[in-house]
Amino acid sequence: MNILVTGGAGFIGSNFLLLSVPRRTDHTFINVDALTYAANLKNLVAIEGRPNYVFERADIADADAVMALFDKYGPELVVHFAAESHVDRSIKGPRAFLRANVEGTYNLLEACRATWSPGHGLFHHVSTDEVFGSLGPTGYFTEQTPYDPSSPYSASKAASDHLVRAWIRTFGLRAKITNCSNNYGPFQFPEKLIPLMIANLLERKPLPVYGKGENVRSWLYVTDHCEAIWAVIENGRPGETYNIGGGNELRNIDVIHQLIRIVAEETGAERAELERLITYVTDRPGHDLRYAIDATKIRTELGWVPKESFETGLRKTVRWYLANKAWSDEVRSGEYRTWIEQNYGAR
Ligand code: NAD
Ligand code: TDX
Repeated sequence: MNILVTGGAGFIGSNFLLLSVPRRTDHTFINVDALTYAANLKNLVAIEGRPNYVFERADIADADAVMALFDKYGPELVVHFAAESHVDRSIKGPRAFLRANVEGTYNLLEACRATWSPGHGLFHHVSTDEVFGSLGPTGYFTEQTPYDPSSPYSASKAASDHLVRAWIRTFGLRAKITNCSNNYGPFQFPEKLIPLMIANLLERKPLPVYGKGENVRSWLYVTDHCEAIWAVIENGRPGETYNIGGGNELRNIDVIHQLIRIVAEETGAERAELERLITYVTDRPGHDLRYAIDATKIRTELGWVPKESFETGLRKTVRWYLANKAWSDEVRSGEYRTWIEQNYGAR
């Protein structure tokens, strides 16, 4: 079957394709990505040239381009990762988020509706726990928690989730939604907390902690997220939503202390010198206090459990960034953008 993966050149999409293309050779994966600042095709060199992998540069907010891809490949499964994904950017400029996350999702849903007969095809929508808003010091997000998004990013993701549900109920679309907690791991763009802190630690730059560093996030290693998505695609019930989370709830400042310890252990740097880089800065507007996922449904219905603990996943991640310093340097200097334009500018 042909599987259309949107946003496959971003962080989670790349990990999903690197995991799936070599293992699932009976399927062809079509990676549809606009190659925004967050994309990097160098993530995918290991699968480039494989007979069951194709790359197509396209903007999902362009309805004609989306329809042309459906006509060309006739996908039976769509795994939808493509989105503007960074909360801070959404505060500075919300429009791009509405375009990619809301209009882009709408165009994909319409293309599915136009090409799939009732009961056929599957649209898997990758979403976030941020749609539920902020928790106080106790409690968990379940699949029944009402939506209450805080940032333009989470509002746009909430809107896209609502569109998917509307297409399920009104048009009978076969679709599933997953809402996952914060991911970390290889190929994450160094604007997000963990890769930014690793990059700054390696360059001895200040570590900007928003507010008092007391906001809590629940962390999941990226390949555990990708395996959970496959579990839902293969065995989840159509029309349903599944929360995904690893239960690693930590205050941001504790994540940073843990990173400092691991970076010191892995590089021989002096821990106290790294600790001195911690710099408290102005808080993010509308900063959600705490996210925590109740993953009972996916665990009990589908038997999914994460493989990595936070300690093992974080150490793997630090080692990856140490071994791939050139990747980070190119991303941070913007050099990889030049490479993308030279190699894919015309596509
Ligand atoms: P990312 O920013 O690293 O990658 C997003 C990818 O989508 C990029 O390759 C980008 O070029 C592409 N893209 C953006 N707009 C596009 C458009 N209009 N047309 C085609 N491609 C476009 O994001 P990520 O962290 O990999 O997140 C992937 C998905 O998972 C998103 O939908 C996000 O909301 C969701 N999610 C992320 C996390 C997390 O912690 N990163 C957690 C839960 C859910
Ligand atoms: O420099 C920083 N300093 C800091 O204290 C950055 C970049 C972040 N933070 C804080 C803000 C958050 O409390 O760290 C926490 C994590 O921040 P981000 O990495 O920006 O992630 P978050 O806002 O929690 O959203 C992420 O998880 C859910 C992803 O970016 C989303 O795409 C996903 O949906």
